[in-house]
Amino acid sequence: MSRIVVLTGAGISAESGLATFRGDDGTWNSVRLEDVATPGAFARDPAKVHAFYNARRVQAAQAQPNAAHVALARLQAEWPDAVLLVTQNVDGLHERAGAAEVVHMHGQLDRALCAGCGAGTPWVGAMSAADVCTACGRPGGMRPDIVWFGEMPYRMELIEAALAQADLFVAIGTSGTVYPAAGFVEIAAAAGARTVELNLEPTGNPRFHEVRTGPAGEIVPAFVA
Ligand code: BV8
Repeated sequence: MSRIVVLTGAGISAESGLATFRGDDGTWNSVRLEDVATPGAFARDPAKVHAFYNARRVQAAQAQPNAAHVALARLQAEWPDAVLLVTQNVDGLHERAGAAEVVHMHGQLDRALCAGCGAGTPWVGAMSAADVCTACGRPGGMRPDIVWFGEMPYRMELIEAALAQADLFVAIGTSGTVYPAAGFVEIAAAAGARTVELNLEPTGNPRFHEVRTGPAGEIVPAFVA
């Protein structure tokens, strides 16, 4: 069972050129999450939601993993059963850096779900309401396989079980704004784990025993070395 739980957020992909959500040029400064990242938004205006995720799917495909993604992939390869790599990101950069096992608690841009039958499928390229579900044949039901606000993140039991037994919890590049991910440090600390924050700006969460600040591309390789 993993004794190290790593949680990554948008900040780990910033040096790969992908926007974070809440920084100065954060995505939620230019788009209201209520308009593109909730089931209600998709019901109201699927074309707007598809356009938002189609653009991010293109940006993610054009981005390259950075030294932080590579360092975590190497750590996982060196300790294959000891590291649970959980990401809030949907950009696929951990796998493209070579990470073997990634827990995508908020879903993935390169997957689609059928709102009709619930079937999931890998997805490349733009998605629209015209797309037909390859499993049930239903037209107009395909949605991005993304966990929106108000939806239950994926694999929470696995994550919570690992946090309850962790010796070390490391949060990288996340503002600690969104739950339940923001509460993971509390679970880990209560279970007696050492908790570390690697971030460009510290969140100030007192549950972190250690905080290292700087760009992930520098401080993550140094931390896992
Ligand atoms: C749910 C997919 C219930 C979309 C996302 C308490 C408990 C439970 C829920 C709630 C709660 N309180 C409120 C809620 C509701 C809500 C919530 O948390 N709201 C917030 C706004 C208060 N949570 C939910 O709705 C969750 N679901 O609770 O379901 C339920 C229960 C039963 C049954 C059914 C349902 C679902 C949350 C998931 C939403 N989806 N992502 C998409 O990606 O398009 S969340 C969204 O925020 C992002 O996707 C991202 O994944 C996430 C977190 O953001 P961060 O990754 O932290 O990014 P951010 O920009 O904020 O910060 C960047 C950080 O990087 C900064 O610290 C910065 O300093 C740093 N940085 C920048 N550059 C660098 C760097 N660090 C290092 N190097 C650099 N170069």
